[in-house]
Amino acid sequence: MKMTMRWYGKNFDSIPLEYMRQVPNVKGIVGTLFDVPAGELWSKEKIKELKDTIEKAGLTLEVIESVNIHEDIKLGLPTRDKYIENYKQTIRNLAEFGIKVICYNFMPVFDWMKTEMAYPLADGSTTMAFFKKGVEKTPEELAKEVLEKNQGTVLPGWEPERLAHVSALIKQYENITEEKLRENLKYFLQQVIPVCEQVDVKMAIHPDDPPYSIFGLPRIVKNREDLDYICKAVDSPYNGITLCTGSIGEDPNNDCVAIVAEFTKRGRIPFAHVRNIKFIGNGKDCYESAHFSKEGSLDMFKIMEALYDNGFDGYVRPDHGRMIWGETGRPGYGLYDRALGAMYLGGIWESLEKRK
Ligand SMILES: [Mn+2]
Repeated sequence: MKMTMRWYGKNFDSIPLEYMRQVPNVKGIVGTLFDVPAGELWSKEKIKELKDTIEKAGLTLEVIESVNIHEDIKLGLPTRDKYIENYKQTIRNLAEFGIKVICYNFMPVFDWMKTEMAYPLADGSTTMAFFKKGVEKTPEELAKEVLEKNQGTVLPGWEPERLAHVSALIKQYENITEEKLRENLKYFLQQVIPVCEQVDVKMAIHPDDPPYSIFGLPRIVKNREDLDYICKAVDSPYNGITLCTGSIGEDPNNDCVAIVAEFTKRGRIPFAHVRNIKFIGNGKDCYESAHFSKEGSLDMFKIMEALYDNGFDGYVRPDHGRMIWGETGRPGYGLYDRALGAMYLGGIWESLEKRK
C-alpha cells in the first residue's frame, strides 16, 4: 500500500509540497495539470515540469487525478474520435514519465456534487455535505450557490465558464440513456486500454458522486453491478477502478466492504480513496466525517482489511478532510485533517501487517 496525497499544482494549491512530505508515510503525490481543459493533449514539457517540481520536494508522482474525459466522448458525438486520440497520446506521454495510474470519471456535466461546502460539525470543524433537497433546485441555482459558498475558489469540475453553460450541457443528455452512456464508455475503453497495456499505465474509473441520478442525468458507476459491467466491458487488468469509499458508500444499499473485497481480489483496484461519511436524516443526506470509524457510518477497519486480505498493492489517498484548527482553503483539501486520515489508515495497515 502506497500512501499519497492529492496536490493541484503550484498555481492552484496553497499547501506546500514540503508540508505534505512531513506527513509520516506519505511518499507520493497524486498530481494533475489542472489548467489543461478536458480533451486537450498533455504535453511532455508540462508533465516533466510537474514531475520535477514534485521530485524536488522529495516526493514521487505515479498517479494522476484526473485526465478528464471530454463531454463529446461521454455524449458519443462524431467529434469524440479526435479527443480519444489526444487521450491516447496523453497516456503515452504520461507513461514516459513513470506514471502508473490514471484516475478519471464518466459523470455527465458534474464531476461530483455536494450541496454544502462548509457544513458545521459539533466539534467546531466544517466539512462538505450532500443534502437531497439541494438538488431539488435548478442546477443553475445550485451551481451559483455552491460557488458563492466557496468564496470564488475554483473547484474541479465546477469551473465558472463551464457552469455558465450548465443547462445547455444538461439538455444535450436528454436522449442519452444509461444504456447509451455505457456504450460510449465501452467505446472509449476499447480504444484506450490497448494503449495502456502497451505502456503499462492503469486506467481507474472513479465512482459517481453521489452514486445515483441527479437532475435526470444518467449515471453508470453507481454500484457493484455497474463496476462488474465496466470490468467485463474490456476484460483487462489495465481497466481498473478508483475505489472511492465515500462515493460508493453514499448509497446505503451498497456494501462497501464487500465491493472492496471483490474487486481487489479480481485485481481491479490500483487506486483507492478511503474516507468516511456520516448519514444523517433521511438516509441519503450525509456529511464527510473524520476518518475514524466511530465518527462516521463506514467501518474503516473492515475496508482496510478487505484491501489487505485480498492482496491490495496499489495507491491510497485519504481523499478529503474536514477543515480543522482554523485552516482555510479548498473545501476537502486542507492539510491537517487529510494528514490525520493518512496516519489513521496507515496505522490500521501496520496493525494488519503485524498481526498476521
Ligand atoms: Mn473520491
